[in-house]
Amino acid sequence: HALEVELHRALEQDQLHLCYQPQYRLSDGVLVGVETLLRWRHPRLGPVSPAEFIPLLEDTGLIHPVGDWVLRTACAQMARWRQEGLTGVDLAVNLSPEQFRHPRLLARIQQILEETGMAEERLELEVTESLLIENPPDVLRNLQVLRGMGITMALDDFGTGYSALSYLQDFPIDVLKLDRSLTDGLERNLARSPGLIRGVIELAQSLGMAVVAEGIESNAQLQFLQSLACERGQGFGLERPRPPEAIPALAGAAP
Ligand code: G
Ligand code: G
Ligand code: MN
Ligand code: NA
Repeated sequence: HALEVELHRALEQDQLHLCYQPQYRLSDGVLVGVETLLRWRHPRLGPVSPAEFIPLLEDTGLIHPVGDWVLRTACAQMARWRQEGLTGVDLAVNLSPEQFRHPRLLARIQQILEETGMAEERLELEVTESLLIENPPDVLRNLQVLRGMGITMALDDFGTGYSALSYLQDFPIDVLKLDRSLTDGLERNLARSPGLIRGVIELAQSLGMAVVAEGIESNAQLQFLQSLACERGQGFGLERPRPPEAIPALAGAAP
């Protein structure tokens, strides 16, 4: 696989870097978090989408060293931001199912948090439904331990695939991330979108979970989500993923 060869070179030559997409509290527009997003800029091909190369990382087992690097780099970045006076911001990091299933997941995370001085209460780990579908006992146990450590667990891409509501009953999840296909349905005037989104937000709230709406691109979407008391949002209409040095200036600035 040609891209796999390129990926090995990318790791050797430090072609991977991280961007951070701001998350805002929708009631007042305050910056309350950032989602860490892995980026690969190939010298010849240009930017390669994580949707393309993350499956490759998973197939080759490289997801483990790269995933550790992502978490360590993002946690170290948080320490740097704190020194620059940025406080009150949570850090979200994506974990693929493959990473989550690693037998030493907990030890690796604990070690990285210790090394970087990252506060557990400020870390949010995003997992996807495909992880929960398999339902091995280890998944449940790991979720419980991570939560016990004070880490927030978020379910990413909620509303895609075949979301089974029973997951919400069976797994300790703190945050639902409303997939951007739902937010996008509002924009395209799909008849059932408002009802669907309202229902998911009410469901989450009645279960004591917070909702982060993804993919907010327009004012109409923002206002609708605000009217439903959706807690947090992210999207190109609020702010695009940005390099780390751009983040401190966004604190305090309402979208
Ligand atoms: O950056 P973009 O929105 O194109 O991301 C595409 C997909 O890649 C998303 O599903 C996102 O969750 C995933 N992704 C981005 N960064 C990371 C990462 O650091 N680790 C993992 N496992 N997935 C990531
Ligand atoms: O699956 P996950 O939610 O982790 O994916 C995040 C991805 O979504 C990132 O790659 C990011 O670039 C992309 N993204 C974030 N906000 C928007 C948006 O408003 N519109 C679109 N089309 N993509 C977005
Ligand atoms: Mn995500
Ligand atoms: Na998503």
